[in-house]
Amino acid sequence: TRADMPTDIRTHAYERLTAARDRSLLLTSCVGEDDLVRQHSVLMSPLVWDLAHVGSQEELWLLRAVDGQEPMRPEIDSLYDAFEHPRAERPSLPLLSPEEARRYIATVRDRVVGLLERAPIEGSPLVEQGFAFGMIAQHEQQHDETMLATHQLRAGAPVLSAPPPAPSEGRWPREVLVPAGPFTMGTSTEPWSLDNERPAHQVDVAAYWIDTVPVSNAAYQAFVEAGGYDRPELWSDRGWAHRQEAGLTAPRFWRREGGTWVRRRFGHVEPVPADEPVVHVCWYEAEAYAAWAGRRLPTEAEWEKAARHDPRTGRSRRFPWGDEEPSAEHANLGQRHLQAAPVGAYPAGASAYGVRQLIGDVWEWTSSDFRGYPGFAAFPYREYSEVFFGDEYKVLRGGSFATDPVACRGTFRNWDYPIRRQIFSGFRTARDAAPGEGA
Ligand code: AVJ
Ligand code: FE
Repeated sequence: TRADMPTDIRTHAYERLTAARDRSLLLTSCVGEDDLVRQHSVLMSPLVWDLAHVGSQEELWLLRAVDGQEPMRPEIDSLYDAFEHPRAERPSLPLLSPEEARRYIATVRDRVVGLLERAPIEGSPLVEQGFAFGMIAQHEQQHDETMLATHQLRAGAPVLSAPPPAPSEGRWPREVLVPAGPFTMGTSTEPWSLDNERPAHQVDVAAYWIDTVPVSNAAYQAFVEAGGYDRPELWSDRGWAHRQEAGLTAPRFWRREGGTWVRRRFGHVEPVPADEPVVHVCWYEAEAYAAWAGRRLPTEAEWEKAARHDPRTGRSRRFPWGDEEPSAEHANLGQRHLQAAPVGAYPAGASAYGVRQLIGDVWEWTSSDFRGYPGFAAFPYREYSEVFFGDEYKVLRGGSFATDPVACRGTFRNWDYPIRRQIFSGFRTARDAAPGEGA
């Protein structure tokens, strides 16, 4: 047994699967049939597609792969294969109706609960420590975050509500110095880590400074008002071409109203909160902001070292605060709140270096392309990660307020195209240390 996995793997898996399902049902019961089958943006699936897709993946990996059962409805398999049908074409497929989708996923789940009692939890990598069950709970929660992003794109009156998150606390330095030296990146021991987080490997990192907190709306607004969107010298060639073509002038969901910036958030229109981390910016916007600030985005290794490395022990932690699972004191995760907390919140979640809010609030763009670590092996399917490796996708780290703890840890890697901003994406900045600093 391992300290970082509860002794009762089956109970833990059952609870994580149940929490994911509760959220999927919540996100699909608060709107009418019409809003479930409609496409709210060409970037997104109809909500009813996500709903049936999570059940389809659950059937595929748990009932078929782990248990060897026959397909329940072979005729629907291809409808819910993300690679066969890009998001834009999903609304025109003969999808299951909302009611059929609910019935299908409930039937799959009933069988999975039965399987959970008797399935092996050791003997092969797929079942070791309940991996397949954990992978499926994470998969459903990833789609729940995607469904929340679909809700954000939906026009019309608000249907979701949540209390505001924790306030900021105390004071913090603008940036912290992370001295030069190696650290352990990735993991070979985290039981439910996905293939792209593996294996653990040493990375030598030069000394750098990194922001203590994510970039705030106030800071980002200063960039907008300094004409940042009209100064090509701040943007990379590709970034500028995209800014021109897409007509970017501010973060997604912001607009000027009577001399102030307001934003739309899940159907509410409100003044842009100055202290909250900026969200719904693309990688190119983050890059331009950093150039304007005389800084740069952190590399993925710099982000992870700031988050996980403990200079006293020389080891990497599971989370910035240590090895314990996230609580409400550590981070804004799990859709408990429908917005990021102000910068400087959650001091109990700070890393060994004192960096705050690395986990939760907003996904953070890094400068790195999405690639496999040295020794990467695709598992259990190439289409989870490997087919996305290369220079087309940028890595995001740390999770957002919409990310469930089961799909978030210090090693977790997300990725997207550098033009995307419908995701809950923000960033923090970094800079090289001067010669002699932290050497
Ligand atoms: C890891 C968030 C990029 O949503 O495209 C869901 C997760 N993979 N189903 C995505 C995923 C397959 C993936 N991201
Ligand atoms: Fe999926």
